[in-house]
Amino acid sequence: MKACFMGLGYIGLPTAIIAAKHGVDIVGVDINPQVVEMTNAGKLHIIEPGMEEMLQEVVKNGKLRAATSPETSDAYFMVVPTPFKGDHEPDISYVESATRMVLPFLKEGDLYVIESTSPVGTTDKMAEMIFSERPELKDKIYIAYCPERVLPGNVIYELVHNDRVIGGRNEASTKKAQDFYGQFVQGTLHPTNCKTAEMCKLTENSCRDSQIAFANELSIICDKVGINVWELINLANKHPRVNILQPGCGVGGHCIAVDPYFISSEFPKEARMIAMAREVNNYKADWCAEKVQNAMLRFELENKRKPVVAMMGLAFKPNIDDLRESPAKYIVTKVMQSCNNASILVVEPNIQEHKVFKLTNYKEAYEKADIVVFLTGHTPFKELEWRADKVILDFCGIMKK
Ligand code: SAJ
Repeated sequence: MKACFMGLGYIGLPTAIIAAKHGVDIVGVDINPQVVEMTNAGKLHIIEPGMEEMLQEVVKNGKLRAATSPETSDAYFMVVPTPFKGDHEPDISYVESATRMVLPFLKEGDLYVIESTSPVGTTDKMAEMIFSERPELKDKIYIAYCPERVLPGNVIYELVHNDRVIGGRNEASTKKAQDFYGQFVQGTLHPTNCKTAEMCKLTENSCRDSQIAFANELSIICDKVGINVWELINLANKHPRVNILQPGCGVGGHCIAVDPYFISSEFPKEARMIAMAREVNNYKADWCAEKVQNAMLRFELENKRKPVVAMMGLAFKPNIDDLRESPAKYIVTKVMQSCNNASILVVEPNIQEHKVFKLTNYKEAYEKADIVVFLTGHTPFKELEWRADKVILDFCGIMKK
C-alpha cells in the first residue's frame, strides 16, 4: 500500500517514518523545499530522540521519499498545523489547502484522514468540499478523523503504544482507518464517529489545561498566605481520589495553550470553565513577570545598585529545546523590556545559540546572579544548591523551598 502524508512536521514526519518502517510505501509532502531536501538526505529537521536513525533507514531502503507535491496513493493523511486567527478562532486553511492538493489524485476506494487538531465539524466540511469538486467520489472513498496523542520527546514509543481514537464518517471508513493504523499501532484503536473524535482531541488537551490552571491558581493563593504549594499538593495528592498537577510559570507549547480555544471560540457561552482555565494559565505568566520586577525593585532599594538577574530556562517545558508559545520566553522578554539597564542573564541549556537572547551557561549565571528565577524545570538545574545569599524565585518547583 502507498500512503501520502501531507505535512512533515512534528507529527507528520514521525508518523510517516514509523509507517514506512512497518512496510508502507510513503511519499511525504511538505511545501517547504528545505524540509523535503533534508528529509530525502536522511536528516531530521525536528528534534526527536532516536528518530533520525529510523529516517535514514527508511530513506535508504526506499520506503520513504519526500516531495513538494502529492502523488497517486491509496491513503492520504492531512497532518498540517491548525493555528488560530483573529480572536483565537481556529484557522483550518492549511487543512483546506492540503485537501485541495490531494483532490485531483483521489480515486474510488481511497482513504482520506485528518490528523490535525481541528474544530468539531472539520471532517464533514472537508468531505463536502471533496464531494462538491469530485461528485463521482460520493460514498466511494473512506473519510476519517484520527487525532495524534504523542508527547514530544517520547514520540517513537507513544506513536506505537498509545491507544488511538478512530472516527470515521461511517462505519466502513472507521474500519478502513483502523486497518491502516493497525499496521503499526500496538495500543487499542477505539472506533467512534468523526465529530466525537474531533471533540475528544480538544477535550484531552482542555482537560490538562484546566488541571494545570487549578494548580497555578493554588500557587498564587499559597504565595499570598505563605504556604509552600509543592508541599501542599504533595500532601493533598495522598488522598486516594485527588491528583493535582504541578504549577509552573504558565502553559506553553503548540497544543495545550491553543486547543482549548477551539472549543471556547465556538461555544463562548457554554465553555466557561475551559475559557477561564486559559485565562488563569495566561495570567500566571504575567504574575511571574511582576514578581520578578518587584524583586528587582526591592533589591535596588535595599542595596543601592541594580541586581544581576539569572532567568533560568526559555523552553516551554523541561528538557526540550522547543520555545513555541513558551511562557518562560514571554516572561524573560517582559522583564527585559522593563529592566532599566539591570543585568539579565538568560539561560537555556538545550539551545546553543538564540537570535534574540545572548545565552549564558547555567552554572555561571547562578553563580553571578543576585536574583535567580527558575522558569523551566530542566534537570541540570536540580543539581544547583540552595543559596541563602541569593533571592530565589522558584516558579517551577526546582528547589521546592
Ligand atoms: N505543565 C505544567 N504543569 C504540569 C504539566 C505541564 O505547568 O503538571 C505545562 C508544561 O510546562 C508546558 C505545558 O503545560 O508548558 C504543556 O506541556 P505538556 O507536557 O502537558 O503537554 P504537551 O503540549 O507537550 O503535549 C500535549 C499532550 N496532551 C496531554 O497530555 C493531554 C500530548 O499527549 C498531545 O499529543 C499534545 O499535547 C498534542 O500534540 O496535542
